[in-house]
Amino acid sequence: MRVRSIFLSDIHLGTRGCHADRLIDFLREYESEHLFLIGDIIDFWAMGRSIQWSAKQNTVVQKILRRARHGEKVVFIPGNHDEALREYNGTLFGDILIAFEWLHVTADGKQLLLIHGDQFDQVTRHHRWIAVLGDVGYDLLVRINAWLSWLRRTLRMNSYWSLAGYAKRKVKSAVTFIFDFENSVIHSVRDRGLNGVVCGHIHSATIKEISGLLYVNCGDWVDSCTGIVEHFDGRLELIEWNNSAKP
Ligand SMILES: [Mn+2]
Repeated sequence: MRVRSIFLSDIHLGTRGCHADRLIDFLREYESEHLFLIGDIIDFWAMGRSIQWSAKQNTVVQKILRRARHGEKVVFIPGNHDEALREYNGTLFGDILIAFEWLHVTADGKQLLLIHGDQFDQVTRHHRWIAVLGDVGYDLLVRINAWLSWLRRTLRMNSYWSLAGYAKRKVKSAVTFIFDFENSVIHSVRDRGLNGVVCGHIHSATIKEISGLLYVNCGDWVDSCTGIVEHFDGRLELIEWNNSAKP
């Protein structure tokens, strides 16, 4: 299917949890004019501990490079797990532009700020050690979850239940209860006179309105396998690519 734009975040290449195979499927299904990679695409933090780089993950990178070469406009907005790339703000790597943030105007004229979002996460901003600690725990949960989902498949349970997603939602809901990630993102967008935001970081995909502004989160490819597409009329759609029928 051809769409105007694709927005993806939190792919976490370099980790065991990254569902590169599903992402390849997704990229095969959707062709676009713009491809926005909104942070935590390559997980340099996790790779500092141990690199889990599969052939499928290479394919993801090759597919993205090929699309950029063939005229798809690819913008890479680094997140906190690939923050090393932030110092290359404005640099073209081949056909991929690195940008700290990006202003995207949809086909129907909505001005959207594209930013990873860790800047609005008071925990990762001020207490990096908590985030790193949480990250190690999260990796472990993803591994346990892989076993659980295998077990459930084996037992022919068809509903996809995700331990890591559950735990992350629990932890993050407590965190956002205090620091209010979404509202702080929206606050900044309002200050800049824009119509909305497309971000990532909290691994929780959604398209919703918050006090009259559009809040869009791409989700992730570690757990939920979600992305956002913009159709040619400017309509945004959340795609969930976690069909267990597509292994
Ligand atoms: Mn992040």
